[in-house]
Amino acid sequence: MKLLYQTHSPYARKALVFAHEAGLAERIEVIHQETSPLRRNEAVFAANPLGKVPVLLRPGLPALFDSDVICACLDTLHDGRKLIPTEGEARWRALQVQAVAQGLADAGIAIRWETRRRPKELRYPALRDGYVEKLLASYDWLEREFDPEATLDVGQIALATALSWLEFRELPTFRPRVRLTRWFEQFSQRPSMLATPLWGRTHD
Ligand SMILES: N[C@@H](CCC(=O)N[C@@H](CS)C(=O)NCC(=O)O)C(=O)O
Repeated sequence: MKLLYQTHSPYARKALVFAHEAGLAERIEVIHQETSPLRRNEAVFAANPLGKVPVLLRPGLPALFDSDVICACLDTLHDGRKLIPTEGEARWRALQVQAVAQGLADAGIAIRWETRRRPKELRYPALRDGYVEKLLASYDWLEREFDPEATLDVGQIALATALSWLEFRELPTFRPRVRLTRWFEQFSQRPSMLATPLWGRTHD
């Protein structure tokens, strides 16, 4: 399999960390791609009409895109404990945390558009502030609701990769939340995280 990847994408890193945790990393060739809505990448568009990474290319099968879908597929390809719980409250908890993590990354990207990526004269500070509010409210929700003792699942993988990216991009910090920060620091030491460092800049 091939993974269309980006070394500075929280979503791509999520898929790759998931592959490491599922014991599948050896079966995946990682191919870096730069993407931006301002800079069409033909190789990515050929596999994903949204022009985004990550994309999983499977031999003889249709390409899969969106990190949620890729993780769900990868979870069917290994014999270990499922990282997306199949039933009970554990399933909803993992998927809920994954959804919040996706929202964190989405909000972070939106803030970057309003602070750096859009030309100055087109920026809209009220929109930036609205997305900052979503980030801070989500951090508070995680500090209250997230269970740092739970066994490894897709929610944790999505959360760690989103938080690491928010920090990498110097977006408003989660660090005053003590429980969340302690969990994040521990999770960041996992071999799957150490094997997938964030680096590089966005090319618009
Ligand atoms: N919901 C998607 C989001 C993917 C995404 O936004 N990827 C960014 C890289 S961080 C991208 O390729 N953006 C290019 C664009 O928006 O055109 C996922 O979870 O995979």
